[in-house]
Amino acid sequence: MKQVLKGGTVVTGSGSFREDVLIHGEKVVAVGSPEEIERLTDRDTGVVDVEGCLLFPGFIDAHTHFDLHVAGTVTADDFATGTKAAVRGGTTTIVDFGTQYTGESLADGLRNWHEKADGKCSCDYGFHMSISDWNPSVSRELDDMMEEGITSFKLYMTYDTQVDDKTIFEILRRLKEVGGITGVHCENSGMIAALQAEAKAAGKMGVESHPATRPAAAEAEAIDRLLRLAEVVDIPVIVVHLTCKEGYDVIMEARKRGQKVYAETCPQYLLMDDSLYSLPGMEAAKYVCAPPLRKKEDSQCLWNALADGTIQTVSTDHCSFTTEQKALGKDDFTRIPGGMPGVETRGTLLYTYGVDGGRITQEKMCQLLSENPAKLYGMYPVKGAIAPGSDADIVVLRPGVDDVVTAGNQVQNVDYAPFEGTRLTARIESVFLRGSQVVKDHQVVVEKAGKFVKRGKYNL
Ligand code: DUC
Ligand code: ZN
Repeated sequence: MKQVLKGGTVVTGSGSFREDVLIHGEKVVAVGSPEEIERLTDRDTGVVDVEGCLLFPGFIDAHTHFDLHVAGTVTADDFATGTKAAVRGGTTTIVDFGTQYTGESLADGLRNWHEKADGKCSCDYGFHMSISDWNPSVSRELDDMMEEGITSFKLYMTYDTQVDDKTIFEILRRLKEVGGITGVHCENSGMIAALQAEAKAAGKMGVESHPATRPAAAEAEAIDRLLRLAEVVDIPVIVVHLTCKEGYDVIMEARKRGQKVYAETCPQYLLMDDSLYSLPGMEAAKYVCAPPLRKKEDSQCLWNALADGTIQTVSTDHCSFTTEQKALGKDDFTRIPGGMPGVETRGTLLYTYGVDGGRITQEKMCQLLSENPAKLYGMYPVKGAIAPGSDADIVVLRPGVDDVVTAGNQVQNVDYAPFEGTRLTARIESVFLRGSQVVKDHQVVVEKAGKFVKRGKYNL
């Protein structure tokens, strides 16, 4: 069946155009003036009025953790609730972190993640694989992963999934051979462990010890070490959830040396700061994530970097826990499950505080949320574009509204909203997932229509 999205403005990374979009089945077949599109339609073509709205290519969130076992519990959102929240917020593709647990092969980890996700997703989905148990047989599996469409990986420099420098080096060497890329969680685990032990010995068991024991220097040092390893191997890497100016400066230094480094940040690092850790009781625990929230100056640095293109993507690091789960750490800050929800509000927050706030253009927003992640994670131009031949993944965003974030009006499976009370000037009115209208009037009307995306090699 053919349908036309009529009367909207199509946003691309290089310009915005008052054009209509013709969809046939799952694909965009034409984008053009009303007259051009009219000529391609017939009396059976459906018409969707999107007058006054911006049409973005479906947003991609390349950093989610659904159905993940962490800190003795499991994330509040699984693939069913997480992807429903995602699509309501305009995200038509997520890339989640499949995880190899100790003793497992990558194939085991991948099978496990397919079992968690398949048949449950309301948006399209792919997986990175987190590598935590490296050995010659896992090394050989990287070829199979690439074949399976798992072309990006994740390494942790902290947590119990961490890998040491020699392992990082060996993995980078192999990724260079197979054409894969890795995102890395950069924090110096030794420094954090020592600071945590000191805080505990001093009886400082409250949430305020969380940021104090994970300083920006721990992040910057780990980024520097990673980039030196990548320099010798001569391979691009991705610094995920960059939070601070110190880390940013390290990335810029590496680029000056001629290295290719990609960087991602998240709305919480742009819009929140570490004063939230002084909130009373377990209220502060809602904002515990790693790396932690930083200073206002750090957020300013990140906004500038989005505007000038030195940070390429904004993802969420959606890793949600209820307030009851957060209370697991009421007597010991190291036991607070780290992470917060974000997948439902990323697009409207970035529009309100980025585009409407005068910090980035809507074209830049399109690059950060759609084009760049599609290219970096091997999905472009099937995803990340509204162009003939691309998947008809389209976000219909209405600007100029007066809305507010509230937990009572969210579908993610959490009893609080980190951005509770935050004003929004945009609403995700409709979402098309491969041509099917899955969100109407800001409500999810079709669930579980998501498919696994077999991704190609990075190309940004
Ligand atoms: N940081 C978090 O806060 N939670 C999950 C993983 C991560 O990197
Ligand atoms: Zn993460």
